Amino acid sequence: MRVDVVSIFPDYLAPLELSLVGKARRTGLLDLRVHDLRDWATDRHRTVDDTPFGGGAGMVMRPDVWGRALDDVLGDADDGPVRLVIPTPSGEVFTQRTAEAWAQDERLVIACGRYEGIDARVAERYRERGVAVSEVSIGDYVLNGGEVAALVVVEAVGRLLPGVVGNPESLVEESHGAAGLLEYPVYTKPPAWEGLEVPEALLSGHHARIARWRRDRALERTAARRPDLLDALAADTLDAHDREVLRAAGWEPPA
Ligand code: JB8
Repeated sequence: MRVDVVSIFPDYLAPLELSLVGKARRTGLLDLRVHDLRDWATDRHRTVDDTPFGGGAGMVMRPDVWGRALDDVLGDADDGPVRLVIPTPSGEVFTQRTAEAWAQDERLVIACGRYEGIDARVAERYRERGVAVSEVSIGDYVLNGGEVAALVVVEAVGRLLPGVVGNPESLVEESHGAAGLLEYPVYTKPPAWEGLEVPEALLSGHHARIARWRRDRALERTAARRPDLLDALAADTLDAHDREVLRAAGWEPPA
């Protein structure tokens, strides 16, 4: 997969040299290119922003500078399909389902805004040209710009590319996986630490008992921390035992 990130702070993307994503770049699984938006500014001060029409606080990023940058980075339309990702607090929420969908794309171009955001005509113009434009938020809080969201998107999508995570089984059982539950708690050696014991079920060696223990803890955790996930679970994914564990955890099925 090829990913381009455009930002006025290209150094903010330096962590993408590290860890799994960095290795994916070095091995050629991920072609990641970071660009400085100011390379497409035309004045002596390399200006990328201006005052908002209609008034109000802050500055807005100019569409002409972004248009030149994105025309160059997107390249010819016949390069194949490409998705333009614009992080914004007013976007649709980026979830594991989004990451799974985008991991099937050939190319992502991530446009990182700053200030009060990017002139709305930029998203409009590229949609009109047939580009898949996704305005996304990584959660209900406000950042100073799109760079941290770009890091999140590249990490969440990058680890789903074939070959990036060593053991693909570790992609299956995790929180926000297909089960729709949070992950169960995990333990390693030593079996006793500071007077705290590893739960006996995990030491039993009985596969079915371990699986049941883990599902029960996943259900309890989800009821306590993310009841919204349980409300969204299809009715037929919970059996009678699951419902009893959830009832004991204080969860009420939606009406
Ligand atoms: C200016 O919170 B965010 C976010 C905030 C931003 C910009 C992009 C994303 C651009 N402020 O997801």
